[in-house]
Amino acid sequence: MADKEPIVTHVFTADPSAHVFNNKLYIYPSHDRETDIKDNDNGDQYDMNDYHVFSMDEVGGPVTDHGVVLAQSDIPWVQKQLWAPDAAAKNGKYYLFFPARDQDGIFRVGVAEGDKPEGPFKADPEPIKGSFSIDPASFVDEDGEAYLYFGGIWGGQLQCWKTGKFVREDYETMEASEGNALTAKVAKLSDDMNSFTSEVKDVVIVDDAGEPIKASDHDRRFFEAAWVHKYNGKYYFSYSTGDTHYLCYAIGDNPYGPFTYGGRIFEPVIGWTTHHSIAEFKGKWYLFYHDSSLSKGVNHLRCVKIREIVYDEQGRIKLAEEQPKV
Ligand code: FUB
Repeated sequence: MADKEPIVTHVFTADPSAHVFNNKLYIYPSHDRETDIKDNDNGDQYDMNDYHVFSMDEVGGPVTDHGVVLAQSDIPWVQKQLWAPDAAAKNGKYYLFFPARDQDGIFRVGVAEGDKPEGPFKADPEPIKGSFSIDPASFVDEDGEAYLYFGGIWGGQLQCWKTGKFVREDYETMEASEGNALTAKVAKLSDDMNSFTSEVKDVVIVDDAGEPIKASDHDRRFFEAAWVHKYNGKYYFSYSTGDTHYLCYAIGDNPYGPFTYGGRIFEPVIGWTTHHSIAEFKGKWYLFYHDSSLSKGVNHLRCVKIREIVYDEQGRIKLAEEQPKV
């Protein structure tokens, strides 16, 4: 299978969240930047401080860089590390959701509002109340209800929230090796998209027998990079397995799950992280992902790429040029 070219080469981009607004494809990625910080499990080397938005009329066509749409210096609560964002549209407004460390070094999720999909966006002065950890992914259902999924372990601190309160010392455990895996989180969003209107719930992934995926099952357990899309009336929850570097998916009947493990979408890429989104554009479905090929393997200098995906008769996902992997 031939490797794909990066869609942007003049800046480093990662964690692409793709959406179609007004018949145009928009990508909301992290904006990676060079740093001397050595790689560690805390992810300190991912020291990003602003966001760009990119758009295109066709997959494979010219890509427009809309420039800086939100900068760390304009977000009062943020100390550092603007990580993987996502965007949503509701009631004629556009919303950028983003994780960052607050002044106490705790990851929270913020929201910024704009009048156009390409921004600029103005951030709320405080993070979303009740939010924590990283990698927000918004999903607006056909009935107009909106949800925010989030969470990521190790550097994303999800292991510190097992009790519902932040326990800094639990960072050191990284993740338990026994029992059920840590789960991503989901909460319903308010109509103005800037607060939670439900409690934060667990996104449980189960195996074919209906048993929650175990913490020791590193090939299938959730690590980070949640994404939800709907296909043929089913809800697809997809995610990264982190240290085993797979992109996997699970299928459910409603936005809260449980989601039954469905298989792998993507094998490990060049670079440690793997993070994606899935969207339909002009009648075809695509996987948006990143690797570190543009920087020749530097983990924190990544580039966004696109591949077409298809579904088989059972609704299983595969790359357009491959067989499904279970
Ligand atoms: O880009 C920083 C972090 O790396 C993201 O939040 C994770 O999903 C991983 O891609």
